[in-house]
Amino acid sequence: MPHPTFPTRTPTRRQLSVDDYVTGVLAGERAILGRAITLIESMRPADAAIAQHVLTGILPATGKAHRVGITGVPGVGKSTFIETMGRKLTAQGKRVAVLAIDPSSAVSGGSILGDKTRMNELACDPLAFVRPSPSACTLGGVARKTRETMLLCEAAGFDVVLIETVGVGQSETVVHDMVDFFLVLMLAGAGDELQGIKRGVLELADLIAVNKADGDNAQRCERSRQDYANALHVMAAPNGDWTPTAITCSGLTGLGLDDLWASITKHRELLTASGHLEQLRRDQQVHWMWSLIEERLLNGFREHPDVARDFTSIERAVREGTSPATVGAETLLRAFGLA
Ligand SMILES: Nc1nc2c(ncn2[C@@H]2O[C@H](COP(=O)(O)OP(=O)(O)O)[C@@H](O)[C@H]2O)c(=O)[nH]1
Ligand SMILES: [Mg+2]
Repeated sequence: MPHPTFPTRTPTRRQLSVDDYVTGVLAGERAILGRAITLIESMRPADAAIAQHVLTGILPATGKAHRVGITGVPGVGKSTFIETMGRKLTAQGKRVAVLAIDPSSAVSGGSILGDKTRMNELACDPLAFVRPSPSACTLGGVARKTRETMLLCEAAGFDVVLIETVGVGQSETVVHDMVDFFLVLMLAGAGDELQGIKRGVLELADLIAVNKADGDNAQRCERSRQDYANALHVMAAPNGDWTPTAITCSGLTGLGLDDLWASITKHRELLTASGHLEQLRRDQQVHWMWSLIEERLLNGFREHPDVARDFTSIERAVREGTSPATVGAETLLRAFGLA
């Protein structure tokens, strides 16, 4: 017994073929789904080649899930909300996959779900699948892997995919670009709610939910809700089918969550009927193609021997002000072969 304490993690795990992955994922086998996600997250070039084949194999079975993005500052209650909402959905017999992106966790290298005991019940629910996204890569890489993970979950038969992301950097834009519905959780503040938030978030939101509207906080949340509703009225991008609104809820008590899900369902019905959901997803495909190209080009650029040789010194010169950014860019692009 070489590894008595880890009997299920023997190093001689059978290698799976592309067919094994595709068949297993399509059959909804969790162990295979988990391994397929690990394959997709792998940085090894050999794995990337297999992953491409697996993705191509499962692609016809994708597109059926309801894709919902959930964002908000750390501590707003996203994980708690998802746990309660996820349990409500599985109680209705829906199969729910939860993916979590946290670019900030790249710093600590820690897992988002590991630090707190959130989603414990959901993670044990046979109808649910909870998976943190890989943290230690670029945002572009995180987005690509999250998108591909979402597709794998869809192919495995999940009806709802919830994607949790913190409102850090561009991760919310990235998630917005891969979902059908974008939910923004907010906290009630002391009248200064609107100052701290990025205007962009209001433009992305399909719904703003002022969370933690329980106990003494309920009234403050209602006042915040009115502020957000007014702000949305002024700022939100008009959309023929859907007018973003603001509500209050409590992920902890479940208050407002049934209405909130009813809104999400209504949104889907409206956009399906008008054909805009189809259009949105087609646009997202094109957008995705371009982000794949950008990522590959940028990697190719950085790995080009002449660029790799010079970019540290050129970057330093630009940072220290001894060379203008325009000249630095020009020099590196020329080294790459773009005159
Ligand atoms: N009162 C109240 N507390 C909440 C609610 N949701 C989350 N919390 C608490 O807020 C803290 C952060 O919650 P968490 O779900 O980890 O937030 P996240 O960082 O956005 O994922 C925890 O201490 C939760 O117990 C809620 O609806 N009401
Ligand atoms: Mg969380």
